Amino acid sequence: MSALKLTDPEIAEAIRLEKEREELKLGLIASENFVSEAVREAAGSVMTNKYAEGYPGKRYYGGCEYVDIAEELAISRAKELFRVDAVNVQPHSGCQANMAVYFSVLNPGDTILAMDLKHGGHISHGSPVSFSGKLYRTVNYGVTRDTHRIDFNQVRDMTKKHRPKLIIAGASSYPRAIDFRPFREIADEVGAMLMADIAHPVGLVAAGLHPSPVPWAEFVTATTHKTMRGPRGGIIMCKEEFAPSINNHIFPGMQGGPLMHIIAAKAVAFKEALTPEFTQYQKQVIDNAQALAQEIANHGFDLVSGGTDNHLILIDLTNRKITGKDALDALGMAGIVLNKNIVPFDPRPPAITSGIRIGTPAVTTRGMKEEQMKIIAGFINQVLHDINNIGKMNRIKNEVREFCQEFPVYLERLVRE
Ligand code: DSN
Repeated sequence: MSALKLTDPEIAEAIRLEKEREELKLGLIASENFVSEAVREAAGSVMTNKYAEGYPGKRYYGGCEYVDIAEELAISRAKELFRVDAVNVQPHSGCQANMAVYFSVLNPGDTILAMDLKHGGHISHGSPVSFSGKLYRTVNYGVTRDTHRIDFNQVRDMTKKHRPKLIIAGASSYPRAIDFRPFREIADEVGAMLMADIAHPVGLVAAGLHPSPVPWAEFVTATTHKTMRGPRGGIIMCKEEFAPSINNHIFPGMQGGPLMHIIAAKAVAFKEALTPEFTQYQKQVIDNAQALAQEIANHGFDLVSGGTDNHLILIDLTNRKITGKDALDALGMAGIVLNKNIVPFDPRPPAITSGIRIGTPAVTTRGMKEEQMKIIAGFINQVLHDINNIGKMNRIKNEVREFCQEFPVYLERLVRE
């Protein structure tokens, strides 16, 4: 019997059930993925025991010689991967990575220009419910009504009108590639700094399949658990001149002891990302997203911006009777897991929404390809055409379960354990 089952059977059972859920349901949440066994091994390692406040070679505690190896490897691999001068691998999350950048360049009351949450932006980019909106004055840009692409005329107009100290390029539900160069040019017109938050497309950027903001932005923040397929956490990349300030704002500014087991797992994920297999995986993520978008459109659904360049798709239900919430609930009953999402110019409130967001990173990790995207689009179409038919949902749920078993995440491991 495992130590966990013996010590805490309730938690052991919750973990077993979660594993089963991941295995037998179709995970289409755009920000989730399945890490490799190597990443999980590092994340579950003895490095969780170690206090290591400070940075490699400059710690406040003794005994850091081995965790230093892990952090140095994480830093050097990330630098190689993103071709960037300096990296801080300690942020516990994407929000904390963003917070450290704000703390290093802004004073309370300063102005940020960021993408509107309602058009695909992120809560930590100045939303009134986040620390960022409470500390700083936020003004927004959005997407155009006809193309759903970033409205660079609005970015320029808002920049000239409000003279922000920091412009943020980045989103959490934007299905198109972001060109960072025009943001740089606009920022330079008023002497603003530029932060690119690539939490979502970071794996695509690492693989060279999405424009990199590194040449254009003073700061680049990212998460390591979405398309990057590493452990849950954040990183900050910047030019060398900003590194001391960023480092000081992470520790001692806002975090204490770094999560050394997670930093070790980040190092493993970066090593994996330097392989040709990772590039191939990211290419398949995009191919799958485009195939799925096309199939969903063939079933007659509207898509925000008409399709996708990256790993995510937004189905726009504005012109339909069903809401994002209805769709989420019905698909959930059929074993298909995703999130409801506001769409640009959404007439419905955030708790209801007119959209659902779909991502392909996790199903691609399971080994699914274009052929399976057709089947997934078929499931989604059947559910959304008949959301009150419980019998049908149960039938589809069984089909989804069988479909998932053809692409195991853990089954072989479960047999061994
Ligand atoms: N929760 C993340 C997402 O799903 O995009 C962003 O923080």
